Amino acid sequence: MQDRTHTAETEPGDEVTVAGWVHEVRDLGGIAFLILRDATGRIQIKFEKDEMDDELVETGLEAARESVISVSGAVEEEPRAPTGVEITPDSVEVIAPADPELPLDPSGKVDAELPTRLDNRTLDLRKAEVQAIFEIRSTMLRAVREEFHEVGCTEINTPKIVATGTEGGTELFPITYFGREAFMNQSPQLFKQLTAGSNLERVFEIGPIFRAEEHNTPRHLNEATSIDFEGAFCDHHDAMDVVEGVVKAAYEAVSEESADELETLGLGEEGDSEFSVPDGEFPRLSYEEAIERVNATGELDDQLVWGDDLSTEAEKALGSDVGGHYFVTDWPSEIKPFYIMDQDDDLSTGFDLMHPRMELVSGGQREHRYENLVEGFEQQGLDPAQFEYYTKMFKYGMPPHAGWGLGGERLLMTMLDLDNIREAVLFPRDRQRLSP
Ligand code: ATP
Ligand code: AMO
Repeated sequence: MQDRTHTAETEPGDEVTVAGWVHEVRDLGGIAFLILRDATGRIQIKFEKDEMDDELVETGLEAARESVISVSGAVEEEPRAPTGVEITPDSVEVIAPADPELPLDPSGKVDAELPTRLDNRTLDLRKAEVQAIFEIRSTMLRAVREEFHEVGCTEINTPKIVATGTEGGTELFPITYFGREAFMNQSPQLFKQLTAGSNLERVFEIGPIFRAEEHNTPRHLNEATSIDFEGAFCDHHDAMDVVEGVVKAAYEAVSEESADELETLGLGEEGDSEFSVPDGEFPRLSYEEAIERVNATGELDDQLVWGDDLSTEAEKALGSDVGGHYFVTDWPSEIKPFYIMDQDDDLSTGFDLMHPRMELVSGGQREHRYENLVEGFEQQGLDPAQFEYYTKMFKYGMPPHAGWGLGGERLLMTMLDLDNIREAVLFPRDRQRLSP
């Protein structure tokens, strides 16, 4: 195999070897064109049948679509070619032939349903608009990491095989761990707190969370990517400032660095322009204000009363009323988990960050006082003895601290206006899907 010397982004005058996939062959009789595609784009290869070696022409034109080939030759300017240049080949080599019966058409001319696309993800990812989603995901995660470093955080990795759950007993995947009962972790919650209580103080993690969600919805996964923050000497207001900065940094980076990908997705300046960097501060509505506003929209059959969680319908009504990202703060203590600090008997320091379409983040200041923490476990019907590995560290100098968890796929799907969260993951896990 000849080594690839250039990508599809070549200049006229170059003598090149390019390699990639056969995107399309157009045979016009005396002349034929092969469009070769790689990660950077496409380039036209010209075959003039009367003037070229028959074997060379045959190798090029008989390669089935999606075969991997390499082509050597001279790059010339050609205004009629899709990218303004074309290669006249000296040699063509088929590196990996493709079966002509493709389960999915990567040229996108024939639409495929999402399950077919996910079953054949490699072929699906060869489509420019699918590639664009994952290029943007990469930019988004890099921006998130950079922003965390900017505000003095250390990146951590915590275990995914754990002894106890934290986010309610019904959503755990049990596994067997050398004969003992164990679970896939639902959230790095307890571990990020245990770390923030050390000299590391401000930490973040980007990693998988596992939830045995019973329902099948366009915004739930059974394995999701959680972006988590925890900071010592922070309260819930500080934690909201950090998440607002992270979300805006992600949007700004995508806007600045992913213009081509946004264009490909129809979200650029030429497109329907659904993408915009959120401007101004995210409003912070108290839970009480939020339920009043939902009720005032008149969109719900039943009015919300104090203590109700915000249903999907309520989130939608409030989302269209507010029209952008917003926080809901001061939630009733009774509907927030044991690790959230209360402000008084009724109100907690818990908050959510909402996108008009759905919840993106939960967070709050944490209960750092040992006695109150243990009491909280008992109130939630959890056995504190099982969490001793966690609670005991609160006896040795646990500073006040606060944090949050942000769903990475939800951030991406709301940013790019994707219909289904599965489009934001390479190989999604849902109730039906365990492979690939
Ligand atoms: P021409 O003399 O215009 O270069 P040709 O006689 O070599 O064309 P044709 O079979 O007449 O070849 O061309 C078929 C079609 O392909 C025409 O519509 C022509 O404009 C187009 N075409 C020819 N060369 C190129 C090229 N390098 N890139 C894109 N399209 C081309
Ligand atoms: P919570 O359970 O609200 O909070 O999760 C935080 C955020 O993670 C995302 N998320 C999901 N995304 C896709 N599929 C799922 N099944 C799924 N479950 C959760 C959501 C959600 O807002 N420990 C707390 C966070 C904290 O207080 O620091 C927690 O896990 O975007």
